[in-house]
Amino acid sequence: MSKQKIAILGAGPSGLAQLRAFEAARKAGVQDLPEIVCFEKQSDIGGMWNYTWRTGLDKNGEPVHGSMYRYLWSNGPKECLEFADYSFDEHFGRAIPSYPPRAVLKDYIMGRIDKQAISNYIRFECPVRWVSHDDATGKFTVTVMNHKTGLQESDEFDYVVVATGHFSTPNMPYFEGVEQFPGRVLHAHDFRDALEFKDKNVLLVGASYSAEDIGSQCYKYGAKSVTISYRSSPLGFDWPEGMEERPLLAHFDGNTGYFADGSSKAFDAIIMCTGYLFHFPFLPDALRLKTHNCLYPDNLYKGIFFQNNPKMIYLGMQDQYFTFNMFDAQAWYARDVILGKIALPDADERRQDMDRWLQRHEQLGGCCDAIDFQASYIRDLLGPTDYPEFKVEEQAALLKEWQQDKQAGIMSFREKCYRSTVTGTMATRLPASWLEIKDDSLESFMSLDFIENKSFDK
Ligand code: FAD
Ligand code: NA7
Repeated sequence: MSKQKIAILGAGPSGLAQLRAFEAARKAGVQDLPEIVCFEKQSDIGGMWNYTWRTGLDKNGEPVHGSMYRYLWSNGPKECLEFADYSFDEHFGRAIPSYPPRAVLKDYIMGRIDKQAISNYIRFECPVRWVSHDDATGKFTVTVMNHKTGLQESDEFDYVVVATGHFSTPNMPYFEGVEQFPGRVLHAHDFRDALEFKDKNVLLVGASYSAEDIGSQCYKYGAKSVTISYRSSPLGFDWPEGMEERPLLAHFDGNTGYFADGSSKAFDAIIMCTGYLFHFPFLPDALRLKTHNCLYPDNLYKGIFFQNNPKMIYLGMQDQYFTFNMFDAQAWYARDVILGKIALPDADERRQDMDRWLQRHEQLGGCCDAIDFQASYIRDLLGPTDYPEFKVEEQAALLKEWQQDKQAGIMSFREKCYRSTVTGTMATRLPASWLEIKDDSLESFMSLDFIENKSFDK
């Protein structure tokens, strides 16, 4: 019998988790592993964590994937995304603070994947153009554009793992009069450097993570004022002077924005922090996940296997409290299904299981409920696999503390420290406040004199 073949689409944290899961099996002596090819649009691993100065199109004319910006720091405690099989201690050899900047987390993600595995499996600058499925043979055909050769290539696979992320294609609403606005109008996806907005009056539309963080960045780097306009409910933090929230924008007249409460204000720039679309231009209807950003997208059994065709696997498609270790839990589960260690139930049973989760999802109250929901989702995945234990419920408790810390101080929560549930190591403290530390490079961060935090016992 010929070897099974698997295509992994994307080499961000989710795609890398899938590669790592198979590598772990290989190192554990599992024989007859499938052949794996990972197709990545960018020229390096790391997905969203790979900062790019580019906006619009990349050097190959492909849509730029990156939505991250300069000075971005982790927006949640690193202790809640720690890999259970590769700790922060193992990577950095010392304790570090709980909220590292982007470059530090990227270094951690990349450190887990050995260089040999990267060259063995990943084909860079190969955006996936199309995936089709032949019901007669049961095989998928994946077509990619290989920008290194300038040629399109197609190959057949038994499984396709979609790990292309869902925070890359802007959801860009229209507001009357915006076409006459005299300043910059951009989406969070194209935001790169808060210094551009120094001394400016900035309007952010949207009231979730992007608005909260880009607003804080603009304040930190000297914007004159930051106004956040919400559709459903305000973020509700105790904002510093110069930052405020207003209800939904109604329309513009010149550079003046008018809001639902009748108030108005003049602005120099507008940043739409209005979220992202699930966009899979390489998938036909029959294989395409259709959802919005939520904790339990429908039609994914275990949040992974597409109901129409469970050999179509999706990783990381949920809204995320947990990130890297949740992707691992999914990848280990998917690996064991592919290896035949876990049997998938029939379509009816899968439907019933999804319906049970969806029912619970519908009843979620506030964010504590949502955190517990995602924790039990991960717990459910961990049971049957050999992914190392990582105390999901303790991490959920840390995520709830994180929520409270943000309420207590939206500009200072990143100065808090947590204990790793993987190694027991207490995070060190930053030597200065987050607002004071302006250089976010790996070198600068790692040369800071972190303060030991033995007495600070959470
Ligand atoms: P991605 O990281 O998006 O990776 C997807 C990969 O697929 C990319 O490499 C992309 O190039 C590739 N790809 C896309 N289309 C194709 C194609 N057609 N063909 C081939 N390859 C393709 N998470 C946290 O834990 N902490 C944070 O502080 C945090 N901050 C964030 C800030 C921002 C601004 C954003 C947008 C996200 C943030 N996240 C954060 C969430 C972040 O998305 C996840 O941490 C993680 O990157 C998701 O991993 P992924 O592999 O699923 O997707
Ligand atoms: P999210 O979390 O999906 O939030 C999108 C926000 O945009 C949310 O507050 C929406 O309001 C708002 N939105 C969407 N459409 C509109 C319109 N038409 N008008 C006004 N407001 C709108 O996306 P984020 O970019 O904040 O975060 C995504 C990831 O990036 C996250 O994981 C972070 O770590 C970084 P709603 O509340 O639905 O009324």
